[in-house]
Amino acid sequence: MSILQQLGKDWVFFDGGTGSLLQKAGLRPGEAPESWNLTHPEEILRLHKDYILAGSDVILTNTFGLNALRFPGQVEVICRQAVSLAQEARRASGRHEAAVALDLGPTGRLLKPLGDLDFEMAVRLYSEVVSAGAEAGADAVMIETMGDVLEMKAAVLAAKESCALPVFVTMTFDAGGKMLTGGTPEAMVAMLEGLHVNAVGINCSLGPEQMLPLVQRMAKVASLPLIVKPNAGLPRVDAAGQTVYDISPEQFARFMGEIASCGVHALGGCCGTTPEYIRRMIAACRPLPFQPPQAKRRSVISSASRTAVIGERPLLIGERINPTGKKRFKEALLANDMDYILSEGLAQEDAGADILDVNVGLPGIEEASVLPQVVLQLENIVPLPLQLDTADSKAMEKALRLVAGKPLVNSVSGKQESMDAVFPLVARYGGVVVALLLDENGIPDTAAGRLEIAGAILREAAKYGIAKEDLVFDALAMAISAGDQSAKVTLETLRGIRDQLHANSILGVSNISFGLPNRPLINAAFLTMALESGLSCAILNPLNATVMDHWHVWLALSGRDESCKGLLAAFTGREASESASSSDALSLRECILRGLKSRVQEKTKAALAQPGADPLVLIDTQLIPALDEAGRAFEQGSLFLPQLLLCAEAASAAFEEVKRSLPASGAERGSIILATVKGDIHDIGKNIVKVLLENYGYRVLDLGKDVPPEKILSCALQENIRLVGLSALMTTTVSSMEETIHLLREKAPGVRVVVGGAVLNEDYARRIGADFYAKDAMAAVRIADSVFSPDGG
Ligand code: B1M
Repeated sequence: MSILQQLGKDWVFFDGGTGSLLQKAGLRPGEAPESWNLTHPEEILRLHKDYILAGSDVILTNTFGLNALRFPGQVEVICRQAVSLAQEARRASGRHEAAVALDLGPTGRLLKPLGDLDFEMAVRLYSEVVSAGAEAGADAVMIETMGDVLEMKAAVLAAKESCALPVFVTMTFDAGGKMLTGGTPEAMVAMLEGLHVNAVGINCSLGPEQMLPLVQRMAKVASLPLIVKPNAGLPRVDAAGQTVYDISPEQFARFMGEIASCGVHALGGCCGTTPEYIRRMIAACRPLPFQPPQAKRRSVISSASRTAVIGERPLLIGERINPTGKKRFKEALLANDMDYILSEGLAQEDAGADILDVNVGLPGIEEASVLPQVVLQLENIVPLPLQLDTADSKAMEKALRLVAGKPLVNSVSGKQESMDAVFPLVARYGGVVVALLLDENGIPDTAAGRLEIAGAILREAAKYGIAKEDLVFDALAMAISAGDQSAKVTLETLRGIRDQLHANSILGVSNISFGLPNRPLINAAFLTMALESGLSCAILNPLNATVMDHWHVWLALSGRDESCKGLLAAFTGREASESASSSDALSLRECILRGLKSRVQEKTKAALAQPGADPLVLIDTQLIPALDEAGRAFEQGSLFLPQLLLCAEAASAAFEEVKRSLPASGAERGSIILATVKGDIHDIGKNIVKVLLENYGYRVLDLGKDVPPEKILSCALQENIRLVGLSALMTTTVSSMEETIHLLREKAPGVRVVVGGAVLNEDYARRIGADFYAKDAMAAVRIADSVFSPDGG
């Protein structure tokens, strides 16, 4: 049995860290480790050999950061050399059974809509490396240190589409169990198992001790083998300014023993670990009893940050992102009014939806381009798993590729043509598919007929490796106005799905009342009957009070609502949720917090148009508090980078409106440079300072954000500048500010420097050598006034 076949059957050990070892061997700061495959092959060879001799069964090629963005035109040659060095090390060490895994890390760029890298472009970047690595003879692909769910998915698709090698994926979480863009261990396992990778796990960022609870969470839900590769503890900077890690090889081995005993199948190390750590880890863990992975057989769907397990309790699917019968939604779709669509998502979340249906089918709309766009935007703002609802298989495939989770796929039917189109997509990308109980002969009018179709669908799905857990049967609710037995047949079918097939069911509840008066009441009564007949997922309007009342009451009466908490929260929170049901009812602050950019623009305009409105008061009382709140939530881990970015964009849109509302000043009173310092991309505060300075008659040379000291100096010299304004928002970038001030002092001694940013204060500003500290934009104006006053400040 090869090492890779052994994975999940017996212990497999990976290698450890690379970066710190190469630094010791002379890798300079800023130098790319991957270039050493060509320039220092003997060092790379030695590193691999040391790990194999320490007992590693799998060694990773030195290709972590290799891609065409960083190494244009060189990917193939570096990759070939990297694989060949690992193979040579294996030969030389005599451990012929050891495997060489092609290592893939993050691209270094954020994917759209957070960043500028297109999803399919990311797939192409990874594919190039995978093709070269597979051709060179790698035995597996290892995707690791993934912090962004979408980027990870791009890498997995690339690996699966460019080679037939086993694919392993390990992700990086913070101590609270969140990836950089909000992914959680449970949600990631759901998505990756849907994508049929061969093993999942965690690496980097944390030491084994901090990783343990996250490993336990993953082990609880994963059916695949688990790989765990922690750092050598947590990093700190030593007296010599070097990053060091805080646990010894002995401590590492002890903690890894604990990790090994909680359902893990492969172990290795990440940053700070060395062959010695790996040697001791293997000695401690190999003798431990091995528990093979257990199939969990869960019917689960996910977004990046949440999972919804079908069958554990009834789930509510919000139906409002669907143009059918909704004039306002149709208009929004045709006008590409994304904020309206997003606010429908938020309102349904507030009202208690577990899943959001997303349907954008409308004449005049090209679903294949609009559905993926809506999915991308929606999942940035609403944390719920999605139901992709389209009959267009091209649109379905595009959305399935980039949805950041394992979605509900709506739908397949018993028609052969439908199964031929949909099952291959579900098999490739993962998902729980909604199976409509109809076929070429239409909808049977008996429950037995519908259940027969369910059986046929199950058999066909099995041919694609799609298990019963990944199907949810739609018993089909037909209008009782057109057939007086139709509700009865649907309810019988639901019971059959539960009692005979032991499977999960779904229903578009509202169809039942079509053509009748008082639809909400009919829907609500039918919902109660359907739930009683075993309905697992109800597609309905969560903003309808009558329907929701019945939903909550049924949950409470059926013993699914501990101490009636849900019922009480729903009934007493009704007012709040009704007022939140429309983005028009949200305050400016709330719209910023939810990242609703065009609503923010409208509300800012309206606020500024009020008699006596003061733009500066608006900044201080609405915009800055909203950003502060976002910052706090970010720090506490309840808001993630994608949402923080959306808040920032929404706030910037408000500041643009404020800027437009301020009267321009005529005379020019002096030129000032403004810049956010190197390493810092926060520019909202700096932009406010700019608006105000311009408003007070100064010419501002805005050098932007992440500006190197040299650029600021050369502009100051060229433009003969008297005042430079620097902004920094992070503790880590105050040193860049200090560096810039020193350079200006040295090379442009006549220049005065004012600094600002939430991380500074008067005392700190003085310590880093600034002339002035401005606590806000108005203070910056007063300082400029003093510097440019006839007596020169
Ligand atoms: Co981030 N961020 N962020 N962020 N972000 C902070 C600063 C943070 C405090 C949040 C937190 O964790 N609580 C934290 C820093 C922690 C620290 O250093 N101790 C943080 C972090 C960690 C990060 C990242 C590292 C997150 C990550 O990737 N893991 C990353 C950093 C990237 C980088 O810079 N290399 C990051 C990214 C981002 C976004 C891109 C998402 C976005 C910035 C978008 C943009 O600016 N275009 C963002 C945002 C929005 C924030 C918070 C929430 C808000 C900042 C802001 O705009 N405030 C912030 C938390 C917070 O401050 N509450 C946070 C409103 C603005 C008007 O205030 O800039 O202070 P401020 O400006 C004021 C005054 O300070 C003064 O006047 C302005 C008006 O009154 N002022 C000057 C500012 N500059 C001046 C210059 C002057 C005079 C006055 O003279 C020249």
